Amino acid sequence: MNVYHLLNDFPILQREINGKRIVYLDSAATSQKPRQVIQALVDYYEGYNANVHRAVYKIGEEATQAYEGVRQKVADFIGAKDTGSIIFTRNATEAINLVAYSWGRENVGEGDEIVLTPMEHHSNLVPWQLLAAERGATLKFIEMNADGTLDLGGLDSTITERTKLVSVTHMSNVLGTINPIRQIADAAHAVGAVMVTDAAQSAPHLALDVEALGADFVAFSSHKMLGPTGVGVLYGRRDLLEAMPPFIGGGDMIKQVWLDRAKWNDLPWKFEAGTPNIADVIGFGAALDYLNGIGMEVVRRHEIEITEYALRKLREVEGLTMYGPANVENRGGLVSFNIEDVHPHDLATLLDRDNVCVRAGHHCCHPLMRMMEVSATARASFYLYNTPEDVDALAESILRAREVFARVAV
Ligand code: C6P
Repeated sequence: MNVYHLLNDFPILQREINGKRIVYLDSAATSQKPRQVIQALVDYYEGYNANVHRAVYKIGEEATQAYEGVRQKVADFIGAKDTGSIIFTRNATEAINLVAYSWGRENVGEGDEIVLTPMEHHSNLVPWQLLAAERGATLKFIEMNADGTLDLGGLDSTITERTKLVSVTHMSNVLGTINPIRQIADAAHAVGAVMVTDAAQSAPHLALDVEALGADFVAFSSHKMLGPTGVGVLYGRRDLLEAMPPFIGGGDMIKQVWLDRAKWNDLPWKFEAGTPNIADVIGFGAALDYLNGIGMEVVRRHEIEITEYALRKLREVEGLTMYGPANVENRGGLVSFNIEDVHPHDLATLLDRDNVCVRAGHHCCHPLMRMMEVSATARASFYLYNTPEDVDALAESILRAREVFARVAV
């Protein structure tokens, strides 16, 4: 992969603000989009815009074929054998909520336990809090080590006969930690619990294989993996999805309707009520083609190199604290950090003067921030289009920002 060649595919990365290029280091929030994805949206709207699953005319058939074709691409991308297991949602958040509402309200009751970790994004915490409060269930948390990895030593006492569901992020959006989902899934299955994994941060960066992962449900978002916003995926084991009631009622999710009742559609449409986000699903298909064209192993290798380089450069900055595992093989392409006496929001604002885009804040992980004893962090996150020069620009901009703060402090 020639990253400098590939940059030409990303129109936004050609843009300059105040005569300087944009150094985009916030792909964990949302990735940039290649022109192939943007073109797929234009092609749909200009060429075959029609509703899906309804029309018998040509452009309606074309739209349905393109939309359903992406379902097959998603299944292939994550190693799912059955397109009935691939449900399109609005985002990863909605995918997790679908499980919490539809599976959770059928299967979790008084005294049952739901096991999570303290590093979960609010999207993989709040839905379970709502479920637990409604059903009288309890939330339990796998312990963490000081380096930001999970402490699996006590797994047998955390996951017990009372556990109904375990839900763990595959990759932390703050620490970058890659969690051993298979090992946790095996522990969950040993007590008859269901395993959910939040792959919002891993699906864009790792070659996913849902069978090898061992998770029963997997959730992720298109917009973090070169695709448009407004599309998420829930992968679910067919037998579990078959047994679940629908999440939202309406058109397309039914087979037959009477005045007082309805019969549900087959999978996956049972969980896709109303007109779906046709254009953006088609755009997502173009994103998957783009990633496949490069190869996920290549994407991962590039990110390991960039992350290694970033860790090395940032270690040289005096007063800078980095969070997360030291070993790059165990972490994704992001680095969270703080600089002594500087609020990350102030830092991010100064970096913006150099068009260096990083995220600052709690990253939707309040409990983790509390555990790390910080109110916020700055975070630089990388993707296939980032270069060593981007890391250099980040390091130089941080040094300039430090000088500004040193002057203010005097
Ligand atoms: N994290 C970040 O900047 P949605 O918003 O549904 O596409 O993704 C939610 C989500 C779920 N799990 C993890 C681990 C995530 O990182 C995210 C989104 C973004 O870190 C926005 S807060």
